[in-house]
Amino acid sequence: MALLSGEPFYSQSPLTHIEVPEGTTRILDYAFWGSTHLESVTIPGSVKSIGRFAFLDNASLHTIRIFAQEPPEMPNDYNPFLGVYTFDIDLIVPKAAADAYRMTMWNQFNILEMGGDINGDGKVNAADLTYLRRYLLGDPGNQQTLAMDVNGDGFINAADLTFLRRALLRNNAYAQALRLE
Ligand SMILES: [Ca+2]
Ligand SMILES: [Ca+2]
Repeated sequence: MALLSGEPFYSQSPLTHIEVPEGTTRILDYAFWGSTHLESVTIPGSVKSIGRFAFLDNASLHTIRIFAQEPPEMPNDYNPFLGVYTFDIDLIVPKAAADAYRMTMWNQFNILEMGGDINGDGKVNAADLTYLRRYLLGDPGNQQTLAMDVNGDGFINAADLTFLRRALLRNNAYAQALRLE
């Protein structure tokens, strides 16, 4: 990973997953150009804009997890996702921000919401963690709910438990995603 103008630059990276560091404010022009192996990318809440042709020809990309409450701006011309089948890509966004994403150019993606309120009481807290843990341990009293897919990847498993635990520990990115701060 090279640095350009203080922001990370991943062009032609051989990695399949990239986690853009918290604090990054802009995905640079051509940032991921030629990263043909890239399958998933995580974008932190600090990102405000996506550069020109940033994801040009990222044909393997299938999941973008984004923690920004405000949908990052995209240029109208110089489509950042040129050559990418965006309707096939899961865009996992904070639950509270999902409608905002649907009203922008991000609506060209398959938008999924991060979950969290597993027992449906309107709050995300330790009770939800307990409920999810029991469900994963096979407790028949704890029924499956959609919100158990805390990280919004389509599966309910230990990764969701980890995600929720980190959010409750006020790990910024995770807590923001579930609107706990
Ligand atoms: Ca709850
Ligand atoms: Ca999940």
